[in-house]
Amino acid sequence: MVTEMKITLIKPNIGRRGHSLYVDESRMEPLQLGILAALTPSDIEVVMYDDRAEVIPYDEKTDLVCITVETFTARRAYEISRQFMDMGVKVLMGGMHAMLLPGEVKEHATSIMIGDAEDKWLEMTEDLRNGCLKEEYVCSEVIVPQKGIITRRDIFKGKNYLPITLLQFSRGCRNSCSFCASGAYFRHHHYCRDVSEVIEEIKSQERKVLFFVDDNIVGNKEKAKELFRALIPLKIKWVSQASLDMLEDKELMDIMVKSGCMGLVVGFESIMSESIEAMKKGINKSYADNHYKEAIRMLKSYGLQIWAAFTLGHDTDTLDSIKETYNFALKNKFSFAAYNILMPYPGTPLYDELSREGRLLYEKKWWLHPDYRFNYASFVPKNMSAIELTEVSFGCRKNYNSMSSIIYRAFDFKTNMRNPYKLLTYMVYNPIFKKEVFRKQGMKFGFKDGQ
Ligand code: B12
Ligand code: SF4
Repeated sequence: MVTEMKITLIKPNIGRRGHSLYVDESRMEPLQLGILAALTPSDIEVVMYDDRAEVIPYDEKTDLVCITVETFTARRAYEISRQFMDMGVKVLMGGMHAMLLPGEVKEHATSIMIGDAEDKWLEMTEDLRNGCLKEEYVCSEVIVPQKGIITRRDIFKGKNYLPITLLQFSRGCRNSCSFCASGAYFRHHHYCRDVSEVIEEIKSQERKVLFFVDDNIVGNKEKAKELFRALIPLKIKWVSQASLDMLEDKELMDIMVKSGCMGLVVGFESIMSESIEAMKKGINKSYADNHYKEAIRMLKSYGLQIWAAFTLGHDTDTLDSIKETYNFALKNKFSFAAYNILMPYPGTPLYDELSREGRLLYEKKWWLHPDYRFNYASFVPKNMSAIELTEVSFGCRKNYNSMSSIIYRAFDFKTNMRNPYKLLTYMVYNPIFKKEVFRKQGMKFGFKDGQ
């Protein structure tokens, strides 16, 4: 007799503010869950619940609950798994945090999967069918991600995600920035999908605006060119993340723009050359040496709308240098800017160094500590207090996203006002980010008090 099986996929929220349940209004599709759904044999039913938007139906019958865990959602993920496990439901956990800290995650799950699921997902579903789920699945390196797998997007329907399709061309990055969790997860490797499969995936869905959530879409310049050439006939618009060394290859930049690239997240991190050196972001060094003047001139000449990402709180940073960083971004009228506090993610060289130096706050595991709040500094900086770092970073985010700043930055005829579509993108997304600055700041991790 064949028994029907069901798998429930869950994307946890970060937490909540005050007494209200926080709903992430600008949420995007959880791509990893679409991939897990696609990997699942077709005779197994798959449902997905997104804790950022809906209440999880704990009493709904299921054979296995699968939770994706990032460091900042770990506390909430453990609350959800506890509730299921107390009812006798099996829970499998995977994702970035499960790879970086398997020992901790194991304590909160029936089973864990370490690494990219493509390698072991089928074996796991067979074990589930046969009633012999293992406690741990260790996946080997996935050299070609998503081979033969097109993300299942039907599970995203009706969940009100932003109208932009998330997908990947590549995973990982060869650079070794000391604070980067992706660097630790992928061990400084970069893996590309087959271009033909990426094109097939784009054609399998209807949207014309795409977000390649690659860590670094130009991590392999020749393969990136192959992708961009294949994108040109599709007449799509896309955004992604990329490192500044792309500017050294004019052909790459030309076809990138021709293929519909609207903008990129670029990790400037710091305007100070000595910080760039200390964080081991060698690819930025020559650009930082002349205050990114040449890099910004080139980015603007291509009309790219830049989301400039900064990390604040390096040992070389002072309150004044952070204010200078703020002024630098404003002066250059970046379409968007992220002023992230430097976060010691477990598994990174930064975490190990701060731990050795005894500078980690919140008993080292800030992501589980009941007093920790989203966007708070979790270590003792060198040239300011942790509270000062939290406040100055919040100030940067608040001011950069203020109405006067949004209006001031709009007047860049090379980027934000280059054409009506770019202006529309600018005017739609800036207010969304403005709202998020206040909604997330100081948010508690998890929904429950104490653990
Ligand atoms: C796109 C993205 C975003 C988007 C949101 C995407 C979304 N759907 O909501 C935006 C830009 C909004 C964003 C925001 C943030 N992000 Co982000 N983001 C990413 C990025 C670039 C891609 C994520 C993704 O879709 N990956 C593709 C999927 C397929 O990969 P995957 O999740 O690893 O899944 C594979 C395996 O891990 C495994 N797996 C995953 N889940 C599960 C579950 C089970 C059960 C199993 C068995 C296996 C499994 O199998 C999958 C398939 O192979 C990652 C970098 C990265 N490489 O992942 C950073 C990343 C996840 N983000 C990060 C951070 C820090 C943030 C922010 C906190 C930044 C900030 N300060 O505000 C915010 C918080 C988000 C929030 N919830 O509010 C860090 C997390 C570090 C960590 N240790 O957790 C990352 C890793 C970036 C980095 N370089 O450090 N982010
Ligand atoms: S370049 Fe970006 S993705 Fe690559 S290691 Fe540095 S921070 Fe991480």
